[in-house]
Amino acid sequence: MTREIRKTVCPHDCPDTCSILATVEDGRVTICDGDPDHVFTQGGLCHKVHRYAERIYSPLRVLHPMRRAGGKGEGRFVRISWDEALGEVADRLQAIAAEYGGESVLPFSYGGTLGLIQRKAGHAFFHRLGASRLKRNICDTAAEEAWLATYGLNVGTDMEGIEHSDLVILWGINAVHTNIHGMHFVKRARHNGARLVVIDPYRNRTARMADVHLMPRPSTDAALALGIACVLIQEGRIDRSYIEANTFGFDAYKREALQYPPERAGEITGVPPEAIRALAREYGRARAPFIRVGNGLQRHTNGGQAIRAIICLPGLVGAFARPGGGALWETFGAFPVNFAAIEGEDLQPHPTREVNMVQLGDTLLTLDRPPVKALFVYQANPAANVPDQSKVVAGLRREDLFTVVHEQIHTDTVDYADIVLPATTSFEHADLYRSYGHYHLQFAHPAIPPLGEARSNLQLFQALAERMGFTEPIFKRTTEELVRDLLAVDHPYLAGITYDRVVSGDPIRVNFPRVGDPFAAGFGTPSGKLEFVSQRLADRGLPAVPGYVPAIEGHERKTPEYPLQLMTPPSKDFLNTSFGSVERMVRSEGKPRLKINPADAKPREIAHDALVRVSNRRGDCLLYAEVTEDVPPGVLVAESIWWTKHHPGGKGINQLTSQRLTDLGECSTLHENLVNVAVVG
Ligand SMILES: Nc1nc2c(c(=O)[nH]1)N[C@H]1C(S)=C(S)[C@@H](COP(=O)(O)OP(=O)(O)OC[C@H]3O[C@@H](n4cnc5c(=O)[nH]c(N)nc54)[C@H](O)[C@@H]3O)O[C@H]1N2
Ligand SMILES: Nc1nc2c(c(=O)[nH]1)N[C@H]1C(S)=C(S)[C@@H](COP(=O)(O)OP(=O)(O)OC[C@H]3O[C@@H](n4cnc5c(=O)[nH]c(N)nc54)[C@H](O)[C@@H]3O)O[C@H]1N2
Ligand code: SF4
Ligand SMILES: [Mo]
Repeated sequence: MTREIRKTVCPHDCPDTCSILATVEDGRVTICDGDPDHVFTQGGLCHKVHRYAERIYSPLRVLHPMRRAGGKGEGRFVRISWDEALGEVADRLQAIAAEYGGESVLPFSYGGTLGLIQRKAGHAFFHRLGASRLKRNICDTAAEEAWLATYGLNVGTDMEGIEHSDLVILWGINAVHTNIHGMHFVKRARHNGARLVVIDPYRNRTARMADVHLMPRPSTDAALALGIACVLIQEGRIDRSYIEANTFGFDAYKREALQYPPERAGEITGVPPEAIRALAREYGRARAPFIRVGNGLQRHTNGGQAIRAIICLPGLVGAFARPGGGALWETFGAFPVNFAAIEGEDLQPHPTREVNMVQLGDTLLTLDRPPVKALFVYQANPAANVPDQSKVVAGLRREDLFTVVHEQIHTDTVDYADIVLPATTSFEHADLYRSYGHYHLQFAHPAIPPLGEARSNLQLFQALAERMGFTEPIFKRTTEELVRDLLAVDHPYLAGITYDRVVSGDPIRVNFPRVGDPFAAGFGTPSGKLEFVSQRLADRGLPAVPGYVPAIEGHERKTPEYPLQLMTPPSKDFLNTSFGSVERMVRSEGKPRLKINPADAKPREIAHDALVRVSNRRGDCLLYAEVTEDVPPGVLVAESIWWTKHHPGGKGINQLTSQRLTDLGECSTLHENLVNVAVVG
């Protein structure tokens, strides 16, 4: 028996980007451990990935190409060869593009792997075809626009340095589920005496650990942040010299904030005014307050400005200038790799139209001139993950839509494919990974050969390009050449990070301060300062100063028909839908659950574990009730994302979510849903 340890990287859409030591016995992965030499991974993995072999060798793995044999959605297929599959896909795409124009083809991909090469592998192909371009906006683009408008660079305080902070605020992030390794640093800070504040509408696992848990109503965080700012300003707990030297537009922001004294902020948010005042004082007194902003709170129609309001707070007290203090949302701005070199945008015949992935439902059902006639899905599971699911499914059922799905696993989306193509897992291909929660990048060599006939995204699109007669050199680049292209940039963060270094497979830190001001060289905004007032936003007709406006499906808009606010944040044992194929994870989660307060359950005669139907104008979904005080009255939580076929009734949680977009960044609004609920039967 051979037994080797191979170093690889977790490919999943998780800020931790762990370095993995995989045990490979006789060519098979057996167990995965965390790399003790990676300062963020610290020798541990989450329990999803610790036994990743269950996912790699899942009975639901797609191992060879297949053609649809039953009706759309039935999931019945017959095996075909790669040669037949590539021939058929190339012929159909060519015929559809010839008849309706290239834009009738829509690529649909998201975060199955965050590896830079595989993630971008289809871009050049679809550009060359003149396909519609996908706006990959489902996750975090509201926060991105807010962060860029305020700070100008997608970087923030390094969590590795927050042991120096004396006040840690986790705002709209269930880090115990979604940033497990980040919590090590939170614990270290607490060990050094820091207090932990969690701001979240429900008592999630992270909130249970907090010294203070504030529970704003969903979609009201801007009012809370402005209430805190109001107290800081009124009580003079601000750093005037920092404001003078490093910020822009204080007076206008002050005018806005003063409209939200704690009484008013309390009325909007449901947080007691004394609690707002107390947090403001604690924040103003702290030596180095740190705010970790999550992705949850942006997913509201007013979410972009809510993030803006929150991330102005460090500007008031000069938190970035104090070691361990400041704020963090994502870190990807610290990896300014040369995507342009590998995306082949110049291959487009003309600038093609863009389609927002959040609006896939309407796109498939109503977009015209040309209609979408071919959908090419890879590393994404839209049948389960995309809002307004009844429309998405109706679109996927269209007999005249040619759907290709390149997948590792037989997902809900695979059921709707005309052609299914087998994809490698990250253990079977090479890639370069950058984190969005820390400041390391890492290259992974394949740990095992591909299973069955699986091919990587890069192999697939290169083979298809050849079939279609695309002869440009970009379609022949090797992984090594592509990585070299990515790293060929002249930027201080990446100075000295060469192909020869990354190919070692060891984690490499970019040149970014671990402790100390991430914006020491200035903010990336037009003024070079932290912008309370953003002229850039104003130029686009958007509010220049962050304010509060009620959300479209916020608590102010409740009706007797739809009196409850539903949020659908991630569960502990799934990663989006990527672990729905793993028995152990499904068992550990139990059932698709709806958390409901006794005050809402009682009048509806909902008992614990009852099967309930949650519904609104968009659709309905069956779940099992969990009657609990962890959610306040008026708020429901369904931790997600279960496969639709694992819900009783076969409809998923995204039946209830909408295609509406955020105020900034055209992101999804997955946590803003007015609904009602009733016992089934
Ligand atoms: N275990 C696990 N880990 C994951 C994922 C997973 O599915 N499972 N998904 C990964 C992905 S793709 C992402 S983007 C991240 C997301 O992870 P997070 O950044 O944690 O963001 P969300 O999960 O959307 O929501 C986090 C919290 O925001 C809260 N929230 C929602 N609306 C509001 C609001 O209006 N105000 C406030 N204050 N809080 C609000 C929710 O109640 C929830 O507790 O996690 C990644 N990690
Ligand atoms: N209601 C609700 N909906 C949500 C969310 C929520 O919180 N609530 N979260 C949203 C968020 S934040 C996100 S990021 C999206 C995530 O949406 P997706 O990016 O669709 O996430 P996954 O469910 O992980 O699906 C990824 C798929 O890619 C496949 N895959 C992995 N690697 C590869 C590869 O190398 N090649 C190919 N071809 N396939 C691969 C996996 O097997 C998996 O089925 O979902 C969103 N949807
Ligand atoms: S899912 Fe996140 S925590 Fe788990 S191994 Fe991957 S990067 Fe680490
Ligand atoms: Mo995400």
